Formats: sequence, C-alpha cells, structure tokens
Amino acid sequence: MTSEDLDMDGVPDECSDFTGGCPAMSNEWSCFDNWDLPGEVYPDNSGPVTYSVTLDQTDNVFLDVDVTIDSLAIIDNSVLYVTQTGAAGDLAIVAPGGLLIEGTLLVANNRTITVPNGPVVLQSGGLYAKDPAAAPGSVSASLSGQRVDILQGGELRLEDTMSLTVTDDLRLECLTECDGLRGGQTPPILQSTTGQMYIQGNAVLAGTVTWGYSSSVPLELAGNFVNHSISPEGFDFVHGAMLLSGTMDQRFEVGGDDVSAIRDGFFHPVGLHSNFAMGTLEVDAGMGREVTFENAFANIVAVGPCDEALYVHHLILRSGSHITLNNCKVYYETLANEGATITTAGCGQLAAIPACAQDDDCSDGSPCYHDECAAGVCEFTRVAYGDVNASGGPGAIDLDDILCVLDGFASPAVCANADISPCRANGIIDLDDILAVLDAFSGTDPCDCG
Ligand SMILES: [Ca+2]
Ligand SMILES: [Ca+2]
Ligand SMILES: [Ca+2]
Ligand SMILES: [Ca+2]
Repeated sequence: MTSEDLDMDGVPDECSDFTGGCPAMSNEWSCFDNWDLPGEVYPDNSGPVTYSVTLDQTDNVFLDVDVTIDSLAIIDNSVLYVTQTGAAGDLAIVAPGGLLIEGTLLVANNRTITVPNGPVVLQSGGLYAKDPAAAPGSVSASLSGQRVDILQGGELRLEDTMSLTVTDDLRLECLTECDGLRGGQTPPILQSTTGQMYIQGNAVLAGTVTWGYSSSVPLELAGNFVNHSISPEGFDFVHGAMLLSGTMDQRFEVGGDDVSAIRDGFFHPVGLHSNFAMGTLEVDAGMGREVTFENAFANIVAVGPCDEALYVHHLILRSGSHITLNNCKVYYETLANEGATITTAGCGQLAAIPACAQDDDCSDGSPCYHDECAAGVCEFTRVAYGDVNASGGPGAIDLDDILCVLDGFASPAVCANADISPCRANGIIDLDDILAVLDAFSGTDPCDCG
C-alpha cells in the first residue's frame, strides 16, 4: 500500500485494493475487512484521506453506500454492482483520473455514477450495462462523465430509461487494430435500444466501430457529428432520432454512399447496410447557430463533392434554424420545415425521396422491424424474430407466418418482410428464410430481436 498525493492537492491519497477479507457472501463496499486499508475504514473521501480504488482479478463488489473517491479502475474479471435498491449506493469519482473499465460495471434501479472531472474509458473487455437480474423496464440508472472513450473491446449498453451524459466529447475509436477485424478483435460498441444520451461536446466515431441507437428519445448533440467511421455495417441509426441542440455552430459529417434520391439510400444494394442513414434528425433553433452538412471524410466512397450524402427518413427543421449543405446532399422522406434558413454550396442540396408504393420499398434489412409503406411513408414496427406478418403479442409466430414466408417464396411482394435470413436481409426470400421462420416458430432468435 502506498500513500501519495497523486492529484497534488495536499491531501494524501490511498491506493486501496479490494481484498475480499469479509466473510463469504459479504461483498459489500462498506465491509472494512474487504479492503487493504488500516483501521476500520472503506474507501470514501468523506474523511481526511482520499482514495484511488482498484478492483482486480475476480473481485465481486456490491456498492451499498454512497461514496466519493478520486479514481476507480475495474480491471481483469472484476465486477462492480451499482444496483442498490433504496436511498444509498451512488458513486462519485472526482479526480482527473476518472473511471477505467476493463471488467464489468452493472447498474440497476435509479443509481447514479458521476465522473465530472475525468474520463470514463471502456476498453479490452470493459462492459457497462444493466444488471441482467434487474426487472424489465426497471432501470433508470445514469452515468455522466466529463469525457467518454469507448475503445477496442469496450462496450456500453443503455436499456430501459438508462441515460448517458457527456459534458465534453464522446469517442468510439478503433483504428488499425480493428482493420478487417483481424485476430477476432471486437470493435467498440455503444448500443442504446431505449436509453437516452446527451452529448454536450462532439460525437466522434473513428475507424471500425459499432453504434446502434434505436431509441425514439432523441440523442441530443450540441457539438459536431464527427463521423469518421469506415464500418457502415456497424452503424444502426435508421430507427433512432438525433436532435442537434447546440448554441455554437455545428458540423455534421455525411457518410452514406450518394446513390441519388432513391430508397436504396436507406439500405445499400451492394453493401447491404443502412448506409449511415438515420430515422429522425431534428435541428432546433439554437440561437441562430449554423449547422453545416459536409463530406470531409471518406466513410464509404470518397471526399469529392456529393460523393457521400445523408439519408434521413424524417427531417425536422425548427423555426429559426439555419442549415448549410456544403457540397453534399441530404435526402429526406418527410420534411417538417417550420421556417429554416437553408443555404447551399456547390452541389449541396436538400432533396426529397419519392413516396414509397409498397412495403418492399421500405426494407431496412432488419428482421427485428416490420417495414410497411403506409400512405406513401415508411413505418417500422418492432417485432419478434420470425413474426413476418407483424401479428404481435404472445404467440406472434404461428402458422400464418409460415404460410406467409411460403407465399413470399413464390411471390416476394406478398410477404415483403420474410427476408430475415441471414440477420440482415440479402434481397431474396429463399429456403434459408423458410427455415428461419420455422426456427423462430420453435423459439429461436439468432438476431437478438428480443
Ligand atoms: Ca463522408
Ligand atoms: Ca425490416
Ligand atoms: Ca405472426
Ligand atoms: Ca434472405
């Protein structure tokens, strides 16, 4: 054990390691003997000493008290549960060292974790997620960090009404180490199925990354959308919403292959990915700031004028907003323009995609959403895997689905949502899709539709 003053505030820091000395099953943070600290104390800055804490090896720790510490490293196979029911059990990490996650951090209930002065770093095996034991819909835990970096092998998942707040930049990055995913590398993963995100700085995607956002609660972004992802197959925002809410000028990097004002822009005909398309994009008035759409990075094609574009199902421009299309196009399915100023440069243009005529026009490639053309506009309904006729509810996968896929095999337009195998649509309804529906009928869900 050392006694230093790492943050040079004149107060000694103790580096405390969880040793698990309390009786079996007593893995509470507040049990003194679980720590290598002298006297009857557990790490908490409330006294004269401040603490940098390491959980390592197979430490399995339950936070049962509110604590403030300088920094925390969760490494090896250690697990920290911030899941307490009741009044106490929140975590504040206050020094610039921040929070390093290479093990597992599980949350539940309405617990809060705040890291106001340092980064939250997830890498190589690091996972932040809902406690699998928590009841469905029960978790509203929040994580806020000055900065959040998700690197190769790190994963952050938001479910229920969990939230992530970043006061500076959010960054997902895997560069050469993820090239071609050699060596079975896992790219950084950020998934929000129903959670909420607030990014006050920039959202930066770099290299090969996985970012899924399907929450209907918009992701609020006040800084730039620095999309330097080269992995469109890892980008799933086509059912999600983003709100550009900054008060300073914002830049938005477009990443989709510009295939003109056609529906293929939402589901790339060659790459079979969503082409960096988005569900809803809203630009608020933002005190007169300008939002510039640009193609300054080659995500799929190149940086030439109008080589790349943004495809968005629903574009909302609030009164007083100002957008500039700088040598790139933004294609929309529906537009609510409440009085925006729209500036174009070069080939830049805002352009409508023709109305859909049939369900097949709306294919998003995902078996987890039923795609429907309703009065010329695509609508998507979350469905169980194999529920190709979107009957929904318990027992949703029944004989009618099997008959539907068989009909679709003969005449695709009759059962447009039957192209569920492999987990991304491959453009044909074939034997694999029939077998997939039969598998789904017997209860399998290989595509995590939930
Ligand atoms: Ca681009
Ligand atoms: Ca679909
Ligand atoms: Ca069904
Ligand atoms: Ca298929």
